[in-house]
Amino acid sequence: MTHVLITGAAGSVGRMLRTRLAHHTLRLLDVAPVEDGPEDIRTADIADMDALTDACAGVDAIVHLAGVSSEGRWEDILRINIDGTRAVLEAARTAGVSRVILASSNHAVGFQERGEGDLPADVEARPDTYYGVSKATMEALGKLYADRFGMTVTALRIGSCFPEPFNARSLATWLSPDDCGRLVEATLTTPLGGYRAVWGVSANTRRWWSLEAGKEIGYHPVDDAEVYAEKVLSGQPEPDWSTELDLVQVGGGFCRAPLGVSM
Ligand code: 15L
Repeated sequence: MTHVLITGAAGSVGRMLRTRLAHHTLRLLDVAPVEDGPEDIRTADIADMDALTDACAGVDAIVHLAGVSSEGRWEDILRINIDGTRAVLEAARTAGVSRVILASSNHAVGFQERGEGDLPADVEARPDTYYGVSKATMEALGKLYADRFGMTVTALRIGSCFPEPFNARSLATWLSPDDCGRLVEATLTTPLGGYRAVWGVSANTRRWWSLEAGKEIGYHPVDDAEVYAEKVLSGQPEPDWSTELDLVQVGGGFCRAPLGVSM
């Protein structure tokens, strides 16, 4: 059992992880109200360095989920996602927390294209939005703190983390809530140090992202979006997986969404 701080605990992924990591001692932080529970609950803005440093005291690891979770105004992305991530890493360093898990996103590499085989987790950043830029920057900050201070930083390039897949693309990109729990558990327990990026994706039959980097840290996904395929595709012709841009570019529709406009 580990003492874990989760930032952004009131968000959808935070709520999924709260129950799945309940065997750890949890401290939950968010600027929005967190449902009451037995955990140590803190209310703070993610750029509030004093509150963050205080929240880091005595914890073994931080799961940093807080942030704007889609495209938005540059000012918000800059303050909440980029300054917020730096604040979390800096607070961790100051408090001596050596393990940080960062909720990155497939949109850090959204303009990468699906090739013949599964895309490795270390592909070059090719953000598709300001949001994607913030996630690429989050990964760069993670590398900086791992290289400079010897911290263990894992960036999770999360696909589509929802209770169920809901369109053709998510049949490939789905990360089930239970696999999300398994993935974070692996990052909390792996003996491997340093920085690494890992795809946050389930064992989907139509997956186009590699599970190899995940396997190295002990992430073994169990769920497969394919069991929902009939339901998701019902009433529509099978999409063309080799030409439809949403199914070829990693970031799907984000690659064509207007910059700086909330989705
Ligand atoms: C993300 O990064 C978002 O947080 C989520 O809302 C989805 O849009 C997801 O990517 C996705 O690509 O499906």
